[in-house]
Amino acid sequence: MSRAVLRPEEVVNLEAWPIADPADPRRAALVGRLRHDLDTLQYCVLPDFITREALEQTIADVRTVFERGYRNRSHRTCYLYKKGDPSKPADDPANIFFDASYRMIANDVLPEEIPIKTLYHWPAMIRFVEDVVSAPRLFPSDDPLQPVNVVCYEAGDCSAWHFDSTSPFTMTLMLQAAESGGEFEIVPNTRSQDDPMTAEVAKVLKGDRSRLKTVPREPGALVIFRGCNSLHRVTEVAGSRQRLMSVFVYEDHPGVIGDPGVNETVYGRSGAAQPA
Ligand SMILES: O=C(O)CCC(=O)C(=O)O
Ligand SMILES: [Fe+2]
Repeated sequence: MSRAVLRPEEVVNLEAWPIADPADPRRAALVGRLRHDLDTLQYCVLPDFITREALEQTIADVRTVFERGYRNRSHRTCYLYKKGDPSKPADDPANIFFDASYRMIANDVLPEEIPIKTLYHWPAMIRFVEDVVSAPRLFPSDDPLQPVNVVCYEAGDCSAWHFDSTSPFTMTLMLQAAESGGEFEIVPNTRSQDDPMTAEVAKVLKGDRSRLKTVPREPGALVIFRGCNSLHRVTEVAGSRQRLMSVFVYEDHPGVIGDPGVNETVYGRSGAAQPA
């Protein structure tokens, strides 16, 4: 069945999120509020960011390539290391391991006209993200696998407590929520640039929920967060409906191609897929 390719203006819910015109005072007000949230909470939420039609088309497109996703299982520390540090005590976060599992659908197997790619490449969207995260310039990634991904969690899947490694911010868009579980939990400012705050990190890993925030995620909600200094995880999914989450990777300069070793770990291959 043929269908219309949605224009960017039909992907973003511009009534709720008037981001198209940089001179629009409503846009400036939104940017101010989101920046404030990002600075204080380390995350900001933009509910109903994309239209219902864009959401439905995206989910339908994901279904067509679902089987080409890579089932990823890992056993890692919150610092994303697969090995412990024998010079540290057994209960140090560097020696506490967690399992994670999910299916990763890479950029190159998602159709070119999928609405989330239209969103990712729209210059007005890129300018908006730059303003929210206070980045001078952002550019789409040129890696075949990394730019736009969909992460699928089925019953029993989860992403364990971790810090994101290098990127100053992470941007995700909820496509479909699980029946239960699959909550996005974050502990803002668990560590800082200058202080690893190991005791604080260990407390969270051992179950302390006193500073934990559960981020509300309805389908269509965009979240931008600073995961490098704030522990976060996705709790175990239950029920038959998959949690589908898209992840967008922007770079601070043009032409960036990812590390083949990282791609091998995340996607099970280092370069582009053969045509299906
Ligand atoms: O799926 C999510 O809500 C968060 C995923 C995550 O931790 C990440 O992309 O760094
Ligand atoms: Fe993360």
